[in-house]
Amino acid sequence: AQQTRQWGVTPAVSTALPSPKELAANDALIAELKRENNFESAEETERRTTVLKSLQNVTVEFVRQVSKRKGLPQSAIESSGGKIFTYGSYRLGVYGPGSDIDTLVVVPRHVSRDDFFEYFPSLLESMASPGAIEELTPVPDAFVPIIKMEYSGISIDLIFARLAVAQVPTDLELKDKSLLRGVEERDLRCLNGTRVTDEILELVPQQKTFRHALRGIKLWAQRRAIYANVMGFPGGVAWAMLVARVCQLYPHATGSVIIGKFFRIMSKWAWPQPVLLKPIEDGPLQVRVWNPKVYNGDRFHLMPIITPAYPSMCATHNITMSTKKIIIRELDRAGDIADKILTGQVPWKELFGRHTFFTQDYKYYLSIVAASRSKEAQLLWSGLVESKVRLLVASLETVDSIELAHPFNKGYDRVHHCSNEDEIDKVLSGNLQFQEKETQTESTDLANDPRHIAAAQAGGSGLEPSVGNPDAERDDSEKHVIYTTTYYVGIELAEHAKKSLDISWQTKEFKDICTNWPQYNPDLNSLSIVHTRNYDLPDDVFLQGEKHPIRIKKPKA
Ligand code: 3AT
Ligand code: MN
Ligand code: MN
Repeated sequence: AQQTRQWGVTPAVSTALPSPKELAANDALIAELKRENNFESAEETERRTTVLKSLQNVTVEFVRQVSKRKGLPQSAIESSGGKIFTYGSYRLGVYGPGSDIDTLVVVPRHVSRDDFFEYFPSLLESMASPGAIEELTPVPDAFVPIIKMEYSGISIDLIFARLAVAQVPTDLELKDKSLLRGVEERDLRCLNGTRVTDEILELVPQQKTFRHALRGIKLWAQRRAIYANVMGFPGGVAWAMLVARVCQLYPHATGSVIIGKFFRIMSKWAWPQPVLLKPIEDGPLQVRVWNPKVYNGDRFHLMPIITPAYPSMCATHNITMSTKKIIIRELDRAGDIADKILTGQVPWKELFGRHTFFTQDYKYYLSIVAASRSKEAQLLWSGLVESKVRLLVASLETVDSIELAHPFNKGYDRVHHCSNEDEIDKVLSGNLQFQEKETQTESTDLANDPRHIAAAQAGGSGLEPSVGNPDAERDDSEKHVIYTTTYYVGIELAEHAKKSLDISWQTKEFKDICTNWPQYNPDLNSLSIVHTRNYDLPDDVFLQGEKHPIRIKKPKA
């Protein structure tokens, strides 16, 4: 029966077993991933297991205490249960040394979200070894409410969901969609991550193969800067589903073969035909399920990749014409390299080479500088601006003289010390001469910070921006500390483009969208869009040893 099982919505392309050559290529792939520090040590993984065991114990104790407080009979107190689940890269088995553990606490109906935020943190701190919990930050008002922390040095994203059941036993699974009945919308959102990752794992023929291939694809996508949901590229879940689909088409293949097929299959895919891992299911809730026949908005998805768990959604609704073009270009490029790897002409290392976004891809860039006068305000403001960059990109795409608008997948955080308003103005227009010395510019992936999800999707408050700046009084000669985050968009002009590019309408529209944010405070936040030539890009966007573009002076005629 195993031989004839169909994985996914079509028959397999090939059920061939891997050849000795393909197995050798797979060993070489894993060796290269190890050299790239993609796997963590057994010791570190053991630490994760210990932390998760502890979180499970705390969860049961937490449910017990709340049950008691609510006056439940002793038998009910003991049987209420409570269980943790994981999602994200840890659940998929593709985590590395820096990965967090995305953890979901599931409780029965008599335990509320308020109980979770009120009692869980202190209980956790009292049950963990002294000092093991650090940087605990509850963000209860986020779109996905969350407690972030470091537990024994491991980052934890802890979210919460309450089910409409009396007991959550340790053998409970979240697969059954009838469990979603009577569950609040916020809880549904929190359950979704685990339900999706669990289904993906169930829908691939061999999990080990899937993991090796996904590690390779994720590393490639990160190195090529095409990994970031907010910016209009696929995020972790979308890349996982694409790899899973290729695994279904080659059920017996090894990781190297999956990667070898991946690029061509996805570049030649009949987009906007969706990538599905199984037929889209109906369910018991009054919620929207992806369906371009019913919902007009779903018809505009350029590269739909649909989550398998009910209620199915499109994981790639942020992709624009430009980012689609960039993704396809990268798939084609990688396909050529993969062909050479699998015929023994070049090593795997070649596939994981870094992008050339700043070093050679464009002559013209837009620098979108979001700035605030306090760190807390900047965290929210930069997240809001980041979530709107793809709208600017989409609007630039419609400009006749622009061939392509390419958003870089991460923003650059910088800190500046200014002594007067004049210097501040310079900073706001992209000048780096007042940047804090001896600190490194941090390139951040704010996409994954729930505080930004809060700001972006709900327009509500994740963290309250503090008024005024505590750092400001530190030193008289440096009265103002300014925090900036800069997002870069590479611009390729059309051949017929005129010398000067007029995008004043598009940039004004973008600024209006951002400053219409309910929490926007002109005394605290600012936004400017600066035209930057390639030879004027700041040093900190380049890695050591990378060549900076230089100004080529035209000889006088
Ligand atoms: P790491 O190994 O942790 O870097 P990951 O895939 O686990 O990779 P995250 O921990 O950032 O990445 O995210 C885990 C999941 O959390 C993925 C997605 O289901 C959810 N998630 C993260 N960011 C967002 C977002 N901006 N919007 C919606 N869901 C998100
Ligand atoms: Mn994670
Ligand atoms: Mn996370």
